[in-house]
Amino acid sequence: MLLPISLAAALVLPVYALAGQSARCLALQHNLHLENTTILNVTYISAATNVTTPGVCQSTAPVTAAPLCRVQFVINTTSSSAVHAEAWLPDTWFGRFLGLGNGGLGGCIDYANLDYGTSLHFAAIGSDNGHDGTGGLPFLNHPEVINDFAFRAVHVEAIIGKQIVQTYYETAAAKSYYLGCSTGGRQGTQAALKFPEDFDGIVAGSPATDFNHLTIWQGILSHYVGAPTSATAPSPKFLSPEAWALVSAEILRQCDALDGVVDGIITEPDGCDFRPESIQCVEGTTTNCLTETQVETVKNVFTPLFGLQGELVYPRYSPGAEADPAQSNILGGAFFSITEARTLVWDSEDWGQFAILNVTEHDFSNFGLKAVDFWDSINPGGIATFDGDLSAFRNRGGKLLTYHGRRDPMISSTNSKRVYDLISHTLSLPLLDDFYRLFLIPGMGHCSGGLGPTSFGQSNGLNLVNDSSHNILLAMVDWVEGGIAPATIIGSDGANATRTHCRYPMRSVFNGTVFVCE
Ligand SMILES: *[C@@H]1O[C@H](CO)[C@@H](O)[C@H](O)[C@H]1NC(C)=O
Ligand SMILES: *[C@@H]1O[C@H](CO)[C@@H](O)[C@H](O)[C@H]1NC(C)=O
Ligand SMILES: *[C@@H]1O[C@H](CO)[C@@H](O)[C@H](O)[C@H]1NC(C)=O
Ligand SMILES: *[C@@H]1O[C@H](CO)[C@@H](O)[C@H](O)[C@H]1NC(C)=O
Ligand SMILES: *[C@@H]1O[C@H](CO)[C@@H](O)[C@H](O)[C@H]1NC(C)=O
Ligand SMILES: *[C@@H]1O[C@H](CO)[C@@H](O)[C@H](O)[C@H]1NC(C)=O
Ligand SMILES: *[C@@H]1O[C@H](CO)[C@@H](O)[C@H](O)[C@H]1NC(C)=O
Ligand SMILES: *[C@@H]1O[C@H](CO)[C@@H](O)[C@H](O)[C@H]1NC(C)=O
Ligand SMILES: [Ca+2]
Repeated sequence: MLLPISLAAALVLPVYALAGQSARCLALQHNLHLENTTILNVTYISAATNVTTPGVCQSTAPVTAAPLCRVQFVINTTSSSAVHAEAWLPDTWFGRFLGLGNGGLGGCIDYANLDYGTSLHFAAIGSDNGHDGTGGLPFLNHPEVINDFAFRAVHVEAIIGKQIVQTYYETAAAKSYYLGCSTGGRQGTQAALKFPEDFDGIVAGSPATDFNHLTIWQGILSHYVGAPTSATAPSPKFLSPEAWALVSAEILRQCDALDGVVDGIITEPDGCDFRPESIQCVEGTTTNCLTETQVETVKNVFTPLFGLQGELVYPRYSPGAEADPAQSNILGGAFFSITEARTLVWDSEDWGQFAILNVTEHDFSNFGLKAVDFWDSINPGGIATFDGDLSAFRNRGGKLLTYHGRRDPMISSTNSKRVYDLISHTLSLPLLDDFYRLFLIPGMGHCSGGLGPTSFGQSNGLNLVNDSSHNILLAMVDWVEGGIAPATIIGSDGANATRTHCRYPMRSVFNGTVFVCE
């Protein structure tokens, strides 16, 4: 029923299979005359290889999809900011443009997905999001660097990237796509809100939308466990990994079977009304149980964050997500993340210090709900990305696919439902199916992995079944070019299992044999 991408390409777009491209490629060093842009290097990569990458993020990246032309360039976005980017232009091109996003507070070109995109014959472009590295220090007193991060890097990547594609292939890309997760999911959502013409189809996964509130929630969660605390003198509020394992086992005991299958996966964590009192120590016991203070910690973690006026600031942490290894980023006892050498994916401390407060040192030990109004009032670069008005994107025919793992230990998947409901309310559309679809992925952690069949082509290495019913990027191509919207997306686990993932507000229901959507 669903067209494979190769067929869709043949039907809709010409295929450019160019031979002897080396000379044409190298000529780009001098043939490109683009506004505010300097071409740094042009290399023709004729066979699978590992290439060296600039900056502090990575030192090598595999290129499996060669032959292709690699263009490295820098766009001056203002007199005090610049975006470094790369265009990977495959010899066999299906006429499609693919913009890529970033992760955390980075700062790092997404080389893995440059390779992935070109392997599916897109001309793929990735940027450094306006600064080098994974931390937030470059934001300090550089509002234009924050603007690049908040909305502009992906926009100039689209504008300049499309011109490079046009020059090289001597024809414009027929359709433009975007792929990103986490911060990349926020960037894709922001592109749809602010620059609706840039992309025809946007795949924006596990999005860090409502960014300031998300970051405040992460910081407050880390205080719930007593952060900053130390292994030698832990706060009474702290839960060791062993104590969390106890909590996880009890959560599964109470909630795993709610979906009809005892498999370690809680299909609908919002339906899990977990009571930690059941594992509170009773008189005389001190092992395999939680103290009253620790029970309080656990209750706090699994309660939505409400503000000083009682308003919802951010949804609760999903029961089950505490079992993901990445939970220690937030629940490991450090302020998110006071002890790290700026290597974490992102953290409340860097955003608070360098983008909000503009200081190099700050004591976060009293961090709390007062931050909500203050951070909202600054909202650097309009980073929040919490706006339901996607009417311009919808009216120009744009399509957006999003997905969120229900076991995400960094960003609550409940927030993606909340964003859906916000858009629905803003546009007065009960269902957004005609242009916006949210797939909730039971068992999946942050962007990938976790438990169960959670690979569906959302990133490099996760294209286990190469067709549009199993690959969300190919599904997007079918939607944009063939008018065939994905009703479901089928996840694979690399072994034998698959699971049909449902689009919100449909639910994943066990019918006695398999999970179906209803
Ligand atoms: C996936 O399909 C595309 C288009 O048919 C093809 O060119 C590509 O080589 C395939 N990739 C894999 C990993 O099989
Ligand atoms: C970009 O900015 C740098 C540093 O200010 C400058 O040297 C360079 O000439 C600028 N490039 C363009 C194309 O404007
Ligand atoms: C351009 O790339 C080639 C191949 O990777 C490399 O040998 C060369 O040093 C690079 N030149 C510059 C100016 O970075
Ligand atoms: C790239 O590097 C990896 C890791 O060192 C290695 O396993 C792989 O064989 C290399 N690939 C090529 C094409 O050289
Ligand atoms: C070039 O830079 C100027 C100012 O620095 C800016 O107004 C303009 O939008 C930029 N153009 C592009 C394509 O980024
Ligand atoms: C910090 O700088 C940003 C611009 O980079 C500004 O918007 C913000 O108001 C400043 N914060 C404070 C607390 O002054
Ligand atoms: C997959 O199927 C094979 C053959 O039926 C079986 O040996 C293997 O254990 C299965 N793997 C998983 C992870 O279920
Ligand atoms: C469950 O759904 C599957 C797939 O749609 C179907 O083949 C099967 O007959 C259903 N089982 C029951 C008991 O309804
Ligand atoms: Ca279950």
